[in-house]
Order: sequence, then C-alpha cells, then structure tokens
Amino acid sequence: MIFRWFPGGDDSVTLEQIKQIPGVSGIATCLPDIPVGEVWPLERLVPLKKEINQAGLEVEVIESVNIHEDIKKGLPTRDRYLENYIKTLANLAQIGIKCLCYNFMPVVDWVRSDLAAPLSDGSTVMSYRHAQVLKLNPAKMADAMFSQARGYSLPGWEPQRLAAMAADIDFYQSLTLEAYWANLKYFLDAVIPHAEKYGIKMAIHPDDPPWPLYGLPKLITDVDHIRTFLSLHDSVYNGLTLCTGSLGANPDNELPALIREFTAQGRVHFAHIRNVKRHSSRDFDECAHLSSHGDLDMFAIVKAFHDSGFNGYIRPDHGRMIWGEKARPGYGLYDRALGASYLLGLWEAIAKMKHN
Ligand SMILES: [Mn+2]
Repeated sequence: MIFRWFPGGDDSVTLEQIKQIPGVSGIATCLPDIPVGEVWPLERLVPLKKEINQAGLEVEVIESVNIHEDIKKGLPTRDRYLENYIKTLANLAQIGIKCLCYNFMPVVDWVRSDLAAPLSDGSTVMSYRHAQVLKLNPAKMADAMFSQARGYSLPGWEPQRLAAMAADIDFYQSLTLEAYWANLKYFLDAVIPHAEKYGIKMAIHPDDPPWPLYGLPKLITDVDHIRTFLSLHDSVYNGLTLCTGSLGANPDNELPALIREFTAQGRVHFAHIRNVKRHSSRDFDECAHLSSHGDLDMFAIVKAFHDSGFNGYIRPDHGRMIWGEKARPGYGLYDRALGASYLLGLWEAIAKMKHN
C-alpha cells in the first residue's frame, strides 16, 4: 500500500505522518515544478528519493510525468518532447522507479465543479455537477478550480498549460477521435520499448470524468476503449492505472468485471481505489471509501483485484476533508489514512477466507 505525496512543501501532509499509517510502505510522488515536456533531472530525483527513504518509505511509483500537448496533438515538434520523455524514463530508472502513472487527457486534466462541497456529516468533498461544468468555459473552469485550491498546485493543471488553453481547445475540437488514438499510439510506440529496457511499467490513468467534455476527445473511459488502448501496443509495460473513482463515476462501467479482465492479463500496474456517490449518470460526489457511503461495492472491487492475482501498487485515492483538516483538495491525511486501513482490512479478510 502506498500513499500520494507532493514534495517541496507543496503538501500539508508529512512523510513522518505517512510512515505512521499502518501498512503503508511507500510513496507515489512527482516533481510538479518541472515544466511539462522538460527532462526530470537526476540531480532533482536523487535528493527526492533520499528524502523519502530517510523517512523509512520506498519510492517506486511516479504520479505523474505529464505529456506535452504537442505529443497529444501529433505536431512535428512532438519528437523532441518524446526524446525528453525517454530521457526522463532513463533518469527515473536510475533511482529505482518501477511504475509510471500518466494520462492522455487533452488540455484539461481532471475536472470538478466544487473542490469543497459540504456533506451532511460536516465534511467536505470534491464534487462534479455536469450542468455547472458545461456553463463554464474551460478557462473559467480553471479559474474556479484554482480559487479553491488553498494555494496548493493542482496536479495536471500546470499554469503553462492554461495560457494556451483556448487555442488548444479549438485545435482538439477539430481533431477526430481516430486521429487522437493515432497520436496516443505514436507515443506508445516511441516510449514503451524504452520502458521495457528500463523496467518501468507504464500505467495510463483513465479520463476523469470518463465522458466527453467541451467537445474534446476522451479515450480511457470504458472497457471497450481500454481494450483498444491495450491493443495499440501489445506489451505488459503498456498498462493501466485502474482508478475506481474515475471509471466508477459512469454507472455503465461494471468495475469488478473490468478489473478482473485487465488484471488477469497482467496489464494493471497501479490501483487507485476509492468510492463515489452518484446523483445522476453525470453528477457525483467523492465520498468516504466505505461501500456504505457510495455506489461502489468496495468488497467486490478489492476481491476482483485479489482473485485475479493483482501484484501491483495500491493507494487509497481522494478522501473527504474531515476533523478540521486544511490540506490540498482530495489529499488530506485523515480520510485517506482511514481509506488505507479499510482497504487493507478488506484485503486481509479476503486473503484469509481463501486459506480457511
Ligand atoms: Mn485516480
């Protein structure tokens, strides 16, 4: 079990606190200040690893190295950025990284309409209301999200991406879904052979939310699209971050079956496990991890991973903000720690029931 943590003072949660969560042995982290498209230098990665190891935690997972927009757009300049991406992989391998989470969402990364929506228990959560999101254009969306970020960076919402947002949206709206798939395949064909050489499992994160928005192409949204994705480059190093909260926002996604199919193929390298409370097929709140608090059957989800021989990394995903905590949205200590304990409890019970 690992835990997401942001370095350089960009996180209210400390490594020392994470070390005290029972069963958590490592960190998924990133260098959010490196501009998208540039190489992550070894002289930044070595001290990062040292800091985490000195706290008694491992670092084998990076979340995320974001992909330059020119690669996603398929521009002639993409080869330069692909070279940089591969250099970053080489540097990550040198510090012992085994798994790299990334996404291929155009222009706008994950989207929520409210980063601190109140629940009846007095906690707050990130929530998504489709009509509200559609009322804003993406630039206003970005403003609204930043104004609620409590001064923390928002992963995937790098400032340099925002400047070009309006022009980028026009570009993608004229790109066919087929062309966008082809751009993803070009990325995979360039990068996966190097990932194999360096022993780094590539793990794409689903689109969040998993449906079209602002006329932008969305790829990693459901079982059919994931099958297509995996067939683009047939290698175990071309795999998935299976995020139950992202995929679970769409009630049509049958998560246990989806988990079983791709885990049994050895293509799931990283599991983000969280629950979600739906209010319609396009509206949802994030919620506590427990099955009883949302619409996902967390026992069936964890059992699907266990039954299919999952041996990748697991982390609790976004939590509520509880007990007066002030933290980056979705990434407080307390509710994610409760989530970790709950998931480890389910895992232990499932494992022991099989042996008795
Ligand atoms: Mn996730």
